[in-house]
Order: sequence, then C-alpha cells, then structure tokens
Amino acid sequence: MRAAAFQKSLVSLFHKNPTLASAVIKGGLGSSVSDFPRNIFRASCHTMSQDSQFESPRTVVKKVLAKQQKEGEGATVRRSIGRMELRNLDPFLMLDEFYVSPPAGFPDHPHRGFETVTYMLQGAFTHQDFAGHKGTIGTGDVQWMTAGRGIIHSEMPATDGVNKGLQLWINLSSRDKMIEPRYQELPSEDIPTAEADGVEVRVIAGESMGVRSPVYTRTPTMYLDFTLKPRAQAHQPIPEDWTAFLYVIEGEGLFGTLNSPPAGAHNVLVLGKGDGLSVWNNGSKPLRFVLIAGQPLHEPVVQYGPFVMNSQAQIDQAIDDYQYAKNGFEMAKHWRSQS
Ligand code: FJE
Ligand code: FE
Repeated sequence: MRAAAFQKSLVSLFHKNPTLASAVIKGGLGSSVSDFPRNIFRASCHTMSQDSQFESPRTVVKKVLAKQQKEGEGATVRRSIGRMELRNLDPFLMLDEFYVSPPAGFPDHPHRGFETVTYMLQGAFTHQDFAGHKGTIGTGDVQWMTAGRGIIHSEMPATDGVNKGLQLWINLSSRDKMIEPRYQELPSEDIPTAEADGVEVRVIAGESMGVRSPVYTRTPTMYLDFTLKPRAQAHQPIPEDWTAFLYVIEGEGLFGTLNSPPAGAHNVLVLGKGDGLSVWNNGSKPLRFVLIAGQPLHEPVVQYGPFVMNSQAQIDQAIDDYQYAKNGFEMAKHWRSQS
C-alpha cells in the first residue's frame, strides 16, 4: 500500500498552509462581486417576475471558481472552502468536489475535532474504519460522520467509472471535539424531498419547503440540494446570523438579486448577512446547486491536516495520541484497511 506516502501528504499539504484562524488573511485573492462586468442583456431582461421576497435579502459578497488539484492518492478535487481565498467561513473548514477512479482514492487516514459530510453525485464510494464500520454509499446517498475524538478510515471509489461527490468539513465546538465518533447514513431514498413550481429540493440537513431532514447536526447546519427548471425561482429563508454559501453543480443561476451576474458550475458564492436567499434560473438548462449554512462557533481554529482543534497544545496532543494509539486512537495500533 502507498498509505505511508499518503500519510505524509496528509500532513505536508496542510503544513504548507496551516489554517490558524488568528492568522487568516481576510479578503485575499477572491474577486469581489462589484468587480464583475455587468451583463447588459441579462440585467435588462425582465421577463422573470418578482424580486427577492426577504426583508434583508442575502447577496453574494464573494465568488471563487474552484480549480482542480491533486489530493489523497492520485485523486482530483476542486477545493472551494478551505483554499487560501476562502479560509474564514466559520463553522466550515473545507468543501471539495471530488472526482476519483480506481486505483486513486483516500487510503487510511485519521480525523479529529470535526465532522465530514460526503454526498455522492455519481458512482459510489466505500469507507472502512478502524472500528470495523464499513459501508458503500452510491449516487444521492449521504454519509454524515462525526469524527469527534478520533476516526481512522479509508475512503475509496467503488466503481470503475468516475466516482464523484462533495465532501464538506464542519467544525465542532470545543465541547464537542472529543465526543465519541458517530455515523449518520442517509440513503438517497430517505432524503426528504419537496417539489413545487419547477423547484426540487433534497433536504440533507435542516428544513426547506415544509420538509425536514432527520440528520442531527451537532453544529447547527443547513444543507439543501436545489434543482430549478428553466424560468423557475426559489426563495429560501436562512437564519440571520448564520454563515452561508452555495456551490453550483450544473447550469447557471442568478443569486441574491435579479440583476446579479450569472454564476455557473464549480463556483462557490459566499453570501452576506440577511434573512434569506432568492435564486432565479433564467438559463435554458436545469440549475443545480447546494446551499449550505451553519451557526458560527466563534472559537480559535488550529488545523494540522486532518486534526482541527482550538490550540496548538491540543494539536500536539492529537499528533501524540495518533502516533502512540491512545485517547481515541487505540485501534490505530494494528488496524489496516482491506483492499
Ligand atoms: C485529508 C488530504 C486529503 N478531500 N474529498 C489531506 F486528501 C484528505 C482527504 C480528503 C477527501 C476524502 C474524500 Cl472521500 C473526499 C476529500 C480531502 O481524505 F483528509 C487530508 N487531511
Ligand atoms: Fe476522511
């Protein structure tokens, strides 16, 4: 196995770019929305009715295109949240759109202090962990993993074709960082769905269009997968003080206001404060995007690869616990994933 090389890359990757919230550069390289050239044709095309229905509509304050990079063992990801320009999105740490074909993947690696949410868009992924937990998630399925004090697992593609999905990392509060690990698996058919006026929403976490997800979110989180037919519009309330962003999967949409510039696939749009988001599909193809929001923790974030804690001392402890297989990593001693 090339797991050893991956282990090194797990740490070296983040070593070059440690996420210390106290040292994060705000603003950075992402272009601000006001810089975008206005599309005269779209902006003056008023065939779509109704502006935002909110008292203080959220608008796009930052747009960043996620470019492809290599990650894990030969896997390709488009990282949006977690890259240099998008570091300060409390409680969110990372969002990767991953594209993986065998033999590439994410072999044996640890996590501590946060949650990972894996949502399959195409193909399937198999995970195995050090506690004997093993499972495969396919298209439309979700695995919501609370790593808490410690998980060691492998995540590998399960079909020979392209295996594609989204992986989101959500931070845990200081009181939850060392809780017992837990999985919530949500097969596609158990994801509540609502449909009206050309809008379909799959409710992975939180509530939308009168339906609620059964997922328990330790850090309060909303995760909605919207598909809008051409000419459809959607208006989604979001708690006022939550951090919110969306990621476009396919098609093009107008987000926030009717005269915003259209945004397409692989863009992350960070939303400003407000009570809700309005979206219009004025394109000719379906628009699909995920809308993700969460209650900020307002705590220091110290990240070293797959360990996310509140202080450097806790990171040192995590590295020590992992190395000497203790405090949650006991089973690290002899466990290896099977291939
Ligand atoms: C990791 C490098 C990594 N994005 N998307 C460093 F590649 C990983 C890691 C993943 C990952 C796994 C899946 Cl299934 C999907 C991902 C990064 O495993 F955790 C660190 N620390
Ligand atoms: Fe992982």
